[in-house]
Amino acid sequence: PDTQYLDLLARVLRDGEARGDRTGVGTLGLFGATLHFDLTAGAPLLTTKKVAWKHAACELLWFLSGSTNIRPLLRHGVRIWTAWPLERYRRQTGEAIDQASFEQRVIEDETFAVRWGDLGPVYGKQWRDWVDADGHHHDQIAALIQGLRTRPESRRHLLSAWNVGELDRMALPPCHVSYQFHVAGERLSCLLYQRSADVFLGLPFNIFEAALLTALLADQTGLRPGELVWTGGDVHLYRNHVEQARTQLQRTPAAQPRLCLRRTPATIDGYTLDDVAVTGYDPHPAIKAPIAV
Ligand code: THF
Repeated sequence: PDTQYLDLLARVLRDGEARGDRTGVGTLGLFGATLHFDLTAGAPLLTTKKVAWKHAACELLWFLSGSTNIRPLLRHGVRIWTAWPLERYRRQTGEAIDQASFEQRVIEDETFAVRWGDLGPVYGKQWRDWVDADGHHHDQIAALIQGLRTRPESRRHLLSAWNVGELDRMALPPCHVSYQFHVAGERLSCLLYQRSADVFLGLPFNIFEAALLTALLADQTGLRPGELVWTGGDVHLYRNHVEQARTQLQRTPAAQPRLCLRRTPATIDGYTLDDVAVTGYDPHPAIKAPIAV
C-alpha cells in the first residue's frame, strides 16, 4: 500500500500547483487521483510512517455509533477532531483556553460537552439517522447491510454523507463524501470518493478506515474483503507538511500488516475497539505534522 501512496505523495510534490486555501496555510494540490488497494493482500496501512491505526479504528466505530460529539473520542484519547470545537469555543467565548484543558472539560462535564463538543450533523448523523424532508429517518448502514444480504448484485450499495440541506450546520462538510460497495462472488469491494484529501495527515487514516468499514460489512454479510478503490478530488499537501513528506519518501516500505476481526457480533453495532486486530505491523517511526483547521 505504501508504494501507491508514496507515488501519489511524490506526484503532489512534483506536479502540485501552489494554491491558497480556506485555512490560510497554503497547499500544493492536484485534481483527481485514484488508488487501488488489494484487500486480500493485507491491510492498507502505511509502514513508511507509524499510523495510529487504533485511533483511526476508534474514529470509524464512532461514525458507526452515530455520534457527532467529540466526547467519546476523547474518552479513548483520540484528539483528531478537537481543533474544530476548540476554535469555535475560543471564538464565541473569547476565552484563551488551551487544548488540553478544553478536552478535560469535555470529558468531565457532560453539559459542557453537549454545548461545546458537538460537530453538527456530520458523518455519524448522516450514516445512521439521515432525516428527509418528510421527517423520515434513514439508517444508511442498516439499509446497506440489508441490501448486501438480499440483493448482492445491486448497483445501489451506497453510503453518502453529503446531505445538502444540512451542510451549513456541519463543523466541516464531509471530506469522504460517499462509499459504494460491490459484490463479486464472495468478495466485497469498496469505492470511496473523497472530495478533499489532506495527503499527509488525513489520507492514511481515511484509507485504513475504508478498509475497516469494508471488513466490518463483509463480516456482517458473510463476504470477504476484495478491493478498495480510492478516488480523490482535490488532493493536496499542506505547505507545512512538505519536509515531513520528503522524509517519508526516503523510507523503504516494510512487510504489509494484516487486519482481522476477533469476533463477529450479532449486528454491526456490536463491535468494539478490542475486536479490531492488526498483526505484523512493524512501521518506521511516526512523523509529526500540524493539522490545518
Ligand atoms: N482537516 C484537515 N486539514 N486534514 C484532515 O486530514 C482532516 N480530516 C478530518 C477532518 N478534517 C480534516 C480529521 N481527521 C489527524 C488525523 C486525522 C484527522 C485529523 C488529524 C492527525 O493529526 N493525525 C496524526 C496524529 C494521530 C494520532 O495520534 O491520533 C498523525 O500523525 O497521523 C480527514 O478526515
